[in-house]
Amino acid sequence: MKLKPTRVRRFVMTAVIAAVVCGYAAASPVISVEPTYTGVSQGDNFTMNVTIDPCGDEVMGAEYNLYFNDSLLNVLSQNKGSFLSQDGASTAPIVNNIDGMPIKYGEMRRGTDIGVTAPGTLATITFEVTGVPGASELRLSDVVLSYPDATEIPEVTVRTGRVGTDQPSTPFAICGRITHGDGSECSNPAVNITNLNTSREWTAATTESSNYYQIALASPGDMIAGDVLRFEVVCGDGSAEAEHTVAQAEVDAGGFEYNITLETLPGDVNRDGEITSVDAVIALQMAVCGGYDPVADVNHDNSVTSLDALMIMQAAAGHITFDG
Ligand SMILES: [Ca+2]
Ligand SMILES: [Ca+2]
Repeated sequence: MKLKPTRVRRFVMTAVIAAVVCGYAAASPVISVEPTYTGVSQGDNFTMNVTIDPCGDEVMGAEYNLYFNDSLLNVLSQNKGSFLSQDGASTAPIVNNIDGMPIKYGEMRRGTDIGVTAPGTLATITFEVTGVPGASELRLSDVVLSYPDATEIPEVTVRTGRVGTDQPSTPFAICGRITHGDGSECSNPAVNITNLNTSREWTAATTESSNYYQIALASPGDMIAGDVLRFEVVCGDGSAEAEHTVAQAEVDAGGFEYNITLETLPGDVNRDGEITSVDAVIALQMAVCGGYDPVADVNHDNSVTSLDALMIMQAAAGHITFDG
């Protein structure tokens, strides 16, 4: 597949790595069902925690609804955790209702005008497995986290959990190669993969000397058919994004290969994601000293001349643009 290059520079990767821990919008709080995946059998009882990482915000109160497949699971109890009382402050319940679907929980701090900032467990839920083999999402919705002034904290990242009843967890591999549009290898790429259905993120393994990436995940723990995976690639200072929906055949096969081509911007001779006077200088060196690069041949006459260098200089100044 072809991807448009973006002009996002290396600092974006820093943000991407930070997002593995905290929310997308830099350092927004994260509410998660933990563990991500639990494999259980009919008749089992098991517990899941709803955890919050404030990621720098002060949290005064928290509420959520939780949906699950009630033909597989039954809730036995939902108990307050220590997140909002981690400093010894008392808290007041807003709601704790396990009758019906969804189950609901809410709690707020009282007798203080500061919020909590350390991660912790908001509530612990105990389920019993009543159903036949299957899978259930534990999906948080209607999440409201509030600041000490009682206003809602925006852009909270919500991470769903999953439960598999009598479902074997199988390995799931994703691998591929990252290349530039002209076919040249993009060595040591940074490849970040996000499951948009669960907001879980992973960084693929890469090596300095190769354009290959690979990652080992687990199905159904990390993904199931229908999940949408977002690939974010950074190579040098260039980057690109792509999305892929996991097919049942890929789950059955234990993974898939996914090659990504970063389309090179015409005129971006040093492939750093933008056209600058540096590119014009490199093109001029090719024109004078000999050499050919299709990316530098912006007028497509099969040679790199001083005219190409001039056009790249004009593009760098914003006077002209090149057709993709
Ligand atoms: Ca450039
Ligand atoms: Ca030319």
